[in-house]
Amino acid sequence: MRISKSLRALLARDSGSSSAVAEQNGTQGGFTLIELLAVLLILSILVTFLVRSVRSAQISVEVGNTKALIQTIGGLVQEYYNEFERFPPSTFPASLDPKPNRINMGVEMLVISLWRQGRPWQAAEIGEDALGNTDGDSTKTTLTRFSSPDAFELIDLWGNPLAYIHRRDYEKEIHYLTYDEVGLDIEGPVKGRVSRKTGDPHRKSSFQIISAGPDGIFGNADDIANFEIERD
Ligand SMILES: [Ca+2]
Ligand SMILES: [Ca+2]
Repeated sequence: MRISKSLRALLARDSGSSSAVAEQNGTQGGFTLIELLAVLLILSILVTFLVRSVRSAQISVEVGNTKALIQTIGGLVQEYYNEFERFPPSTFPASLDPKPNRINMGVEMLVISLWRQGRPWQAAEIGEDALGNTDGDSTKTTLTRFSSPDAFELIDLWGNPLAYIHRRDYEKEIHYLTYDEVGLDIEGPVKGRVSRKTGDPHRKSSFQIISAGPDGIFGNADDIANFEIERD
């Protein structure tokens, strides 16, 4: 179809006029810089919110699983008591020679007690995922049913050793090695926790099992235990 000269001139004029308006607005037919920045800001807020929500949900699952693990271990310790009429010790006996280092000693002694060689009873309900060795120590020969002589600990969902404390050791400071949220190692003493209400140790006639919680630090409000941790 042929377009007359006058119509072509009119279209060219309109087109030039639209371009001029767009250039005047600084859009070049797309978003302005301010609009783009606003979109990026909203997206970054949404991503931050999403990441925090996912992390929060993940921590809730890890806390729940650590509580379940502590409950399972507590049940095994009680079964041990029912069979041997004493709770597993949380310090190395004099007969254990040579001893591993004294870091994580309470829970290492618990592992040695629960999986001890030559005993018909063993902690079959706990998988090897719950075993770790944050301080990397070992005994001269293996004392457990495992082939490895590693002085294993029972670990929480963040890979840190659980503290196990027999009632007679509530006053003792036993050092534990943990890693905080950014992977820095922390070595510090852990004692039996005392109830603010009664002034007595929690579970004063049996034992305490404590996880340092998501922050990897013992002694604060996010710890998880076989008793109620008092929150501030
Ligand atoms: Ca160890
Ligand atoms: Ca903690």
